[in-house]
Amino acid sequence: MTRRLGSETLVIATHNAGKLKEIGALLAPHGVSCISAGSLSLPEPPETGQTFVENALIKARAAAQGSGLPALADDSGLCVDALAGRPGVYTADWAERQWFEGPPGRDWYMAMGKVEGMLQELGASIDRSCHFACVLALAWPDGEHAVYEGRALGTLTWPPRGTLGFGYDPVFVPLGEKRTFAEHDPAEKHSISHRADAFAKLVAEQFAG
Ligand code: ITT
Repeated sequence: MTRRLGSETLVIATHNAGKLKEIGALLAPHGVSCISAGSLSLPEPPETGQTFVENALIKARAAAQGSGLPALADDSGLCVDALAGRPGVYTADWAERQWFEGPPGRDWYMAMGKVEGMLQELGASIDRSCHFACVLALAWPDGEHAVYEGRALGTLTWPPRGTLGFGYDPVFVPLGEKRTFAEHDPAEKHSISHRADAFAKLVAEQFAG
């Protein structure tokens, strides 16, 4: 049987403000007391895994061991069918500026443009299907862990639209929708996103009954 969270504070092992906000909103109804890895000054471990599961576990385990508390990490990304699933686990890396592109940091407009440029090189009629993937990993300080995977299917649009959300939200149009994720208010995105899908599985196992 999977271990369940007790009454201890849960460390949210992300340094991404957009994710932190979404995870906080998704956990709020369950009365869990949370603290962020950033506010505990926990270092960011190198994400050396080849899969979302490996990277989510690296982050959750590092935070659980560094804090002595259970920790929840999210590894997520955009997988484009016509690009053989790229950028995938490298989604955040594609936004990192190179020395000649400006000050160090992430530039999401540039990252969305890279994906779009690669698609356009494949021709105007290329399949624009993609999905967002999210793996949530829970880890306890003694090494026990659980993982939950979620997906949101959609297509890529260009140019980017909307100002809500974060990351690649302005180019992602969820299946059956005309608006991008960045044109959905947070509560709406939380009902259909890859993170919400993974969260529903976590909630069913950790908080139900
Ligand atoms: P942490 O590792 O500290 O959690 P990160 O931003 O480095 O933060 P990832 O390595 O998981 O996180 O990178 C995933 C990237 O995928 C993330 O930076 C986002 O830009 C993008 N992404 C994930 N979920 C997204 C969402 O709901 N909407 C838009 N972009 C998303």
